Amino acid sequence: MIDCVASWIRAAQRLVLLTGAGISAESGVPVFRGPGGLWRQFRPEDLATPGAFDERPELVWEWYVWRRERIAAAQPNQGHHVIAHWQQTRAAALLTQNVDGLHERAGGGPSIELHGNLWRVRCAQGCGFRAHDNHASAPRTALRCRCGGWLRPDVVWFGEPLDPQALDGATRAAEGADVVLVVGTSAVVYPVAALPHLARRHARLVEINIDETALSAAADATLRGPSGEVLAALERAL
Ligand code: BJW
Ligand code: ZN
Repeated sequence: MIDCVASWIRAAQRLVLLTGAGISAESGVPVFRGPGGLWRQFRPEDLATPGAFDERPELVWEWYVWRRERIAAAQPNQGHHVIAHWQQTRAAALLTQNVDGLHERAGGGPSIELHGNLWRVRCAQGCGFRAHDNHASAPRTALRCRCGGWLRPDVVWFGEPLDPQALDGATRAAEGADVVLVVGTSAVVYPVAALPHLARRHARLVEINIDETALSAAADATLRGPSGEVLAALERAL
């Protein structure tokens, strides 16, 4: 199967990768669902909704600071590096749901971050302030915007719309693709979960995941295994 998928990648004119939390698992960053997932330990509605932030901004920030510290200590793995290499050498387009910034650290260049980035903050009051913030442990006093409102992580929580430009760009990439590799996502969170189905009519759809997912039945090929290992094996087979 690896050789077959490698031949599709070799022939691809427009290669698209869609990644989820599983791509960062081998870097030691916890996924959301399944064994060891964040949602086994925390309730999404307590931490990843605008209502939760309105009610308990300090608790939500504590969770993000904890995650920032883990991510800051992590390194991109071979999966991130293979994708970065394909961005550079095969003009692959990268769409990611991840907010950890590990793809960027692997050096592939621009990607579409559909759920934002936890290394950016923005004003929760809506004054428009937005900034990069690389400090793993942000001091509490730094969490206020200059307008007096709270600063929040610049990520997309449940019930919030995705950035329309990001979603348009991702939709166009999916519609124009001839090969789409969907890597390390449970494919249950919409609207991103719909993107592979947009590509399915005209593109080869390949899933790389350690487990079966909501997308598996629709995929033309499924490569079961840790994404770092599978992507490295694909690169060797090219
Ligand atoms: C490996 C591996 C290894 C492990 N190698 N693989 C009912 C029906 C349909 C939709 C809805 C509904 N009720 C509500 C909705 C909408 C909702 C939604 O989809 N909910 C579903 C869960 C039911 N969606 C939204 O709310 C979105 N917004 C929206 O719809 O807006 C509409 C709107 C329009 C106009 C005005 C207002 C609103 C927003 C969704 C935001 C998601 N946010 C989060 C948090 C981001 C910030 C943060 O990180 O803190 O995004 S939730 C979380 O899930 C995160 C992820 O990006 C996202 C997807 O998770 P992902 O990446 O797939 O991870 P996992 O853990 O689920 O899966 C990991 C996979 O890796 C597994 O398959 C493993 O097997 C695999 N794996 N190790 C390879 N080594
Ligand atoms: Zn503000």
